[in-house]
Amino acid sequence: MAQTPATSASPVSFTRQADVLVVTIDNPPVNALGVDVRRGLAAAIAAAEADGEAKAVLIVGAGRNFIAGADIREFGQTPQPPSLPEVCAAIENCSKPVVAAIQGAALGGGLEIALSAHYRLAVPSAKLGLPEVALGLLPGSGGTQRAPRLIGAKAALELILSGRHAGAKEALALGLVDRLGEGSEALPEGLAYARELVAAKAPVRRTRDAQALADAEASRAALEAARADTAKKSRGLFSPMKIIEAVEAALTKPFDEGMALERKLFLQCIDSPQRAGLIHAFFAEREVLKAPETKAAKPRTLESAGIIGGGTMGAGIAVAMLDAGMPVTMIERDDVQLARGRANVEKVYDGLVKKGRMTPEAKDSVMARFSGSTSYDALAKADIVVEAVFEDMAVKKAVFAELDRVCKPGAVLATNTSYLDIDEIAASISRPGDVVGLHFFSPANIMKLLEIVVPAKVSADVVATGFELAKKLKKVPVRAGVCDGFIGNRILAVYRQAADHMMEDGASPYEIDAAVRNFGYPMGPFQVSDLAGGDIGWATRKRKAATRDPKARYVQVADRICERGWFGQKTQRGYYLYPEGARTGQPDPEVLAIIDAERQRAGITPRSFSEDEIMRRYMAAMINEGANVVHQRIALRPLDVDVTFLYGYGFPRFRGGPMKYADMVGLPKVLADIQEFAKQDPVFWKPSPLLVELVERGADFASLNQSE
Ligand code: 3H9
Repeated sequence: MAQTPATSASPVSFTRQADVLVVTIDNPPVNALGVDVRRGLAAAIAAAEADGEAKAVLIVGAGRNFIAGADIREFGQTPQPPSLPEVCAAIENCSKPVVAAIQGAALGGGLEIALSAHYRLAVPSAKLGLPEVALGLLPGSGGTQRAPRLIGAKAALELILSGRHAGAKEALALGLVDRLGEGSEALPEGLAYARELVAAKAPVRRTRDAQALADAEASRAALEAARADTAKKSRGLFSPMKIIEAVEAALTKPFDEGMALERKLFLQCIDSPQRAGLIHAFFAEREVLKAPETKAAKPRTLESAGIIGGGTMGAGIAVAMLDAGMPVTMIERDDVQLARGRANVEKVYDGLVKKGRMTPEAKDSVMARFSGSTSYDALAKADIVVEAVFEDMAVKKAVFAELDRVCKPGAVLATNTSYLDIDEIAASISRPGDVVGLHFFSPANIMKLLEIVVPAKVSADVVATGFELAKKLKKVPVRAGVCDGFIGNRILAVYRQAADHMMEDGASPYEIDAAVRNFGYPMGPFQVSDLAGGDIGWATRKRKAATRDPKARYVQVADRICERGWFGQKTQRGYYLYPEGARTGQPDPEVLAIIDAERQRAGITPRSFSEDEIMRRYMAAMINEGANVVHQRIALRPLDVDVTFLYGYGFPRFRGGPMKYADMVGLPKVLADIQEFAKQDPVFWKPSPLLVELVERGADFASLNQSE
């Protein structure tokens, strides 16, 4: 029988091979279950029922994946029939055995399709999961009802609440699949399995009737444990508790009632702003990879690396590269510093060995790829060199002069500077086209963000190599232009000032931190300052003192605190007190007295701030500077600002990032706030021209998010 598409342009086709009707979903890139796939699947099941020769049905995905889930782009639009739960019901109700043969991703709705089939086989590449929680959702096509019935409440809750993927072997052990295929292709393995089932006259076996919840006591205990754990961990998140409610229905209600409740809760999740924020984050972190240079050029070779400087940053970058399997050569100015740099690297691996997360042998094999030298000549063969020395232009230029002298033609020469002018560094050597900024965040082996800072003369393939390095190091790259602070630190400097202004005007640092935490951040700005060390910000303020606008407001509280030698956690005192090295600080009455004295000196009568006002000011400052950064092309699009803040600054993912948040609040409202605040301080609060323009046009930041 010829390949029959379900309709003329359907991504689902079916063909009968002897007595098995093979249904193939071919909807690149990941076989998402858009409306055409749903229609095609429904038509294929109807065809299977009508085909007297077909004794079984096999569902497979074309390409690398089975099905990656519902088509996320459809959420928020008018739903088109048939719904996914209807398609799943049609599969489960089919009168002939249905087999799902899985390769690659069977995620979300993809796994729910497989759970609706009567038999499941996975080949080694399979990864199965219900990751809806990461999108602010719950499995909405029977996943909360079928998975517990199939694998028990405990395993199902763990899978759904974590959103993690299980490999083929684990899926078999859990009971998610019935069989492992030995070959790599799902089609022949699935076909052989389906034929075997036909030969054995295997019955239709519906997951809705599976009995893994039979031990009611154990199921209830698992549910209560998950409820307690979720209450503790998922602060502020909407969908995890809804997941528990839905799974509870699997324990207590007949299948159809459970399905109805799942649907109701799923639609509540769909309507929540968290769904919009999390799905924006999902697409934004993929869009940032699409910079003009990654489209225009191929990356250069990236096999070996050099690092200049073995301090916290240099060592962290070295670890990130070693973890990615690269050989790393570290350069320091003398043997003592080199030994310190090596020790900084080794310390990270010793920590892992101590925690049992790495064997001593594995550590030795990683460290065998690490070498050190006090001579730049050791970098002659390196494909990429990252400089992480002291933040001083003269020092950096001296390093680059050495790199210019020793590095091979075509080597990428990167600086990890946080704020120095990379154009000036590039212009100081004979090969400016090879110079790029790679701004890592501390600790560099852990933090995901990597700003790829693009100076004027850099070659496109060098920028593309920066993105390739990020991929190798499993980091999230964001393209940034050259300016003081690039995207992240430039915006941080502004909203940090807004926090200082509020502190001087009457809000305590503790109130501000609490408001920011309640918004969803793990920490408030004053806690972050104590963690990072107050001396770092102090040095920057001193550096900028000469160029500061004399008309601009300058809050001196931080300087008063630093003058006392209170640099935060490392000195057991900063904005908070940390008795005996405690990590959680306690409010300090002496800090409040310092703030009071500063208010008096500045002639300010303190007033109270509501949590709402604190966040409106904090976010307005962040959004306004974000708009400036986009307007000046430092960030390509608003989404690049969002990803920077999600991965480098602890911005709550469920809010999507500052620019997405601004769209959700409404740009006219944000602008009105800024105009209101400007009445008291017109120097600090200047509406960004881009924000004004978007409000005038009735547009939002999302309208600027198309890929370049
Ligand atoms: C759900 O199923 C709800 C149901 O329970 C209930 C419904 C009623 N839709 O990641 P990649 C795009 S919720 C639309 O770079 P990889 C992606 O944007 C869903 N598009 O590839 C990218 O586009 P572009 C639950 C999607 O190989 C391209 O595909 N499922 C979807 O590194 C390639 O993606 C999930 O949450 C989608 N579902 O990783 C799984 N998925 O090329 C989400 C991907 O234009 N997906 N795209 O940038 C993933 O985790 C990964 O994409 C996957 C492949 C592991 C599958």
